[in-house]
Amino acid sequence: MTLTLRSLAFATTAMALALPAAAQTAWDMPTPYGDTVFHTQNILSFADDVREATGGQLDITVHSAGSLFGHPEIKDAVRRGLAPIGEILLSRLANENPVFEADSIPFLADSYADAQALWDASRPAVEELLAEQGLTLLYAVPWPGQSLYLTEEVTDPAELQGVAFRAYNTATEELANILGMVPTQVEAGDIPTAFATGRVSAMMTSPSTGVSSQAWDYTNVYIDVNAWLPKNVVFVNTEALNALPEDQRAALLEAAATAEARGWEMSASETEVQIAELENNGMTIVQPSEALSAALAAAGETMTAAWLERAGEQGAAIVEAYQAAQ
Ligand code: PCA
Repeated sequence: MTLTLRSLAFATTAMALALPAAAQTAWDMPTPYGDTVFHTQNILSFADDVREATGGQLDITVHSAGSLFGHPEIKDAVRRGLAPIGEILLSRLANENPVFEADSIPFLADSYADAQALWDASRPAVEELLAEQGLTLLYAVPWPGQSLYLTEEVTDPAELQGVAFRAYNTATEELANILGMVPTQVEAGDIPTAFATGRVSAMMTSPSTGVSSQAWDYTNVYIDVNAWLPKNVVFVNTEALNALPEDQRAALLEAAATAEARGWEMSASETEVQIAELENNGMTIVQPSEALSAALAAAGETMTAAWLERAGEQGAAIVEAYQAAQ
């Protein structure tokens, strides 16, 4: 008995010596998109960077593809503290405030330089709106430019009339309506099923999502319209952030800045690669006809005007700052 107690005491002392002083924090991180998507890859690297910088004390487990919370639930889950950190498509918050959907207006910002200028102009407002909900913005990364996926090439925009269109936010719904298409909201992970069951037969998304959802299985033509670069944002529950020891908080913020820069580079450098992948898998890559370009440009102007009206002074200030930076 005495011996056992003594060895137990010894074991306990040895364990205490082996354990670092600070308690470990384990965070679950819900994200909407699959593991092969560059945004998720970037988040996995972000989690690795945080683990490394904190000596394993802040351990983020990524739950991708909506496996912990569905895309529509992620923001509220983090706001309510059910998960401390998460990722969403920023423009999914358009119903809360038009500021969130500035990046989804066709042709307002359709290059990486413009997308960066628009983000610089809108970031303070986005940060403030999230802060009001107890959320701290960590970083944002754009998807590559959004282009059209169709079963057959369309040169006359009238041919789009009545086409069942896969939408992913209110801006894509609005665009479909302006072009006479019939929009249905479908999560990225549900795209193959929505096409296979005939719920939709066209979409506008990045070459990245075209590849991750194997668009060649149900569409044949990619029309390279490259109309806007919508962003994903990563944010954290502010109380959870403030509860971290100072050094862990600093490590998290530094890893976020690194992830933002890395994500923009990943996005830009995979655009051409993923278009080539669509082509290698049998899709025809075409440029839009003049008539289609004109119809899309007109839709962009209509949507810009409607957005400016909805977004009021705050929207005008964002566009002014954006244009001044161009
Ligand atoms: N992929 C996401 C959002 C934008 C994009 O390129 C999607 O299609 O749902």
